[in-house]
Amino acid sequence: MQNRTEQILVNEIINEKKNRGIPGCPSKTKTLEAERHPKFLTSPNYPGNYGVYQQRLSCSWLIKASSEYEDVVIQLQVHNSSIEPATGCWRDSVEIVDGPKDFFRPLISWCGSTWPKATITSTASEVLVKFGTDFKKNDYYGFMLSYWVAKRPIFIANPIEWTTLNYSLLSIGLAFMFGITTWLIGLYMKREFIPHITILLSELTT
Ligand SMILES: [Ca+2]
Repeated sequence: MQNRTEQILVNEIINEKKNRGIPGCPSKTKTLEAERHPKFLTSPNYPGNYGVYQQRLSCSWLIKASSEYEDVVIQLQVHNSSIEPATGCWRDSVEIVDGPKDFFRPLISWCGSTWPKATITSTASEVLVKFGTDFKKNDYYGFMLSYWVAKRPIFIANPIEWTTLNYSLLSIGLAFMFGITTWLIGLYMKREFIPHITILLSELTT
């Protein structure tokens, strides 16, 4: 049985070994510049198995719009993917984060033999792509995706839809306003005009 110090040493060796010298798996986030034309990103050793390195992988890439582009978003398309399946993808997974750091909102994550088919769009000009595996069952070929910059979509507020309900509400509103106005005019006439008219009429008849 290992004592605590030995266990700590073993853990340190494992951590040091993690990702060391693995081509295509940057352990420190690697920045990739996105441009108008699509560029490709694959998991390490793609299309060969990512298990060839026989160790746990933790790779991350920051995809960032090239500085020449303003007011753009990043779009990604996954072309192929084969990742060890697991409930909740807790063993091996690919995750795309909607910003430059881990704590930003995840856009999507997946594992298994399926992958997102729709184009993925960020809200700003940076996304973080993370690929992580455990030690076991890494005889899968990983993923291939492409990324590029796209003009930020302009959001236009939805114009009012003139549905039957809207027309009904408008009619009720107008009828209510008409009723109130008539009532107020009536009150005004009773208090102000009617006595004057009565006096005028009595003067005329005498
Ligand atoms: Ca695995």
